[in-house]
Amino acid sequence: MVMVDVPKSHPRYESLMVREKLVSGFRGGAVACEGLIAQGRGEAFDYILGERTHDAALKAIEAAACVLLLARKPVISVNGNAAALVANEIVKLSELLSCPVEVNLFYRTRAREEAVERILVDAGASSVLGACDDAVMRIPGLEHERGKVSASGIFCADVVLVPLEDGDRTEALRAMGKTVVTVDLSPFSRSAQAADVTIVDNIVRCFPLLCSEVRRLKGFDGAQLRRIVDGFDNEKNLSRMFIVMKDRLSLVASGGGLDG
Ligand code: PTJ
Repeated sequence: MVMVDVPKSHPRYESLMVREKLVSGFRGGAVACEGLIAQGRGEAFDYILGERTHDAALKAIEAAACVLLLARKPVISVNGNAAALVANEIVKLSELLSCPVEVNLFYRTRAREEAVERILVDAGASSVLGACDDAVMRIPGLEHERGKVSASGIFCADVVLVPLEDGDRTEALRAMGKTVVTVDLSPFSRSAQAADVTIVDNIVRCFPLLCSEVRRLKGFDGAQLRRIVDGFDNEKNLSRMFIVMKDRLSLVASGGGLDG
C-alpha cells in the first residue's frame, strides 16, 4: 500500500515509489528498521551508477543465471528488503528454477519471519522455507538468530542466491562449500567481495533481468552453461564496476553532466 500520494510528474517518482514499498513493508512488519538505512546506502551507490544496469552487471546476471541453472539444489534466500521490493520476481524465479525460497533474516524475529512469509505466499509462492520453526539448522560460525537455516533449504543447498546480504554470512556460506550469488549496489561491501558472483545493480532492476536471463539460458546444455561460468571472473567484474563509478564521477566532475 502506498502511504503518500506522489505525483507521477515528480522527477524522482520511480525512486520514491521504491521507498514507499519499503516503508510499507516496514509498517507491515517485514522490513527491519535497519533495512530502511540499508536502502539509503544502496541509493547513494545507485546515484553514482546513474541508476542504470551497466554491462558488467549484465555479465554478472548472465553468470548468475548459469550458476543457478547448473545447480543441483539452488535456494533463494529472502530478507525483509527483498520481499518488500521484488516478491513477484522472487516467486517467478523460484518457479523457473523449480527451487525453494527461504526466509533468512539478519534481524530475525518470529513476527518478521511470518510477515516475510506472508508477502511471498501472497505473491504466489506455494511453499516457503525458513519461517515458523523450520530454521532448525545452523550455519557454522555464525552466532545468534542470523545463523539459523532450514534443513531442507539453505543448509543442504549447493548454490544460494542471497540478495542484500551481510558479509559474515556470505563468508560462512562459502566456508560450508556453497556457491554464493549476491546482489549489492555497493561493490565495496564484504558480501560483494566475498561472493562467487556479485551483481552490482539495484535489486528492482536486476531481478526482472535475472528472470529473463534464466528463461533465455534454460535451453542451453550443461557444457554451454559451464563455459559461460568459466569465462566469468568475479574479481575482474567488480573492478569493471569500480571503473564505471570512477568514470561516471570523472565525467560529472569535468562538467559532462549527470546523464552521461
Ligand atoms: O531483513 P533482514 O533482517 O535480513 O535485514 C536486511 C538488511 C538489508 C537490513 C541487512 O542484511 C543489512 O544490514 O544489510 P547491510 O549490511 O546494510 O547490507 C545491505 C547492502 O545492500 C548494502 O551494501 C547496500 O548498498 C545494498 N543495497 C541496499 N539496497 C539495495 C542494495 N543493493 C541492491 N539493491 C537495493 N535496492
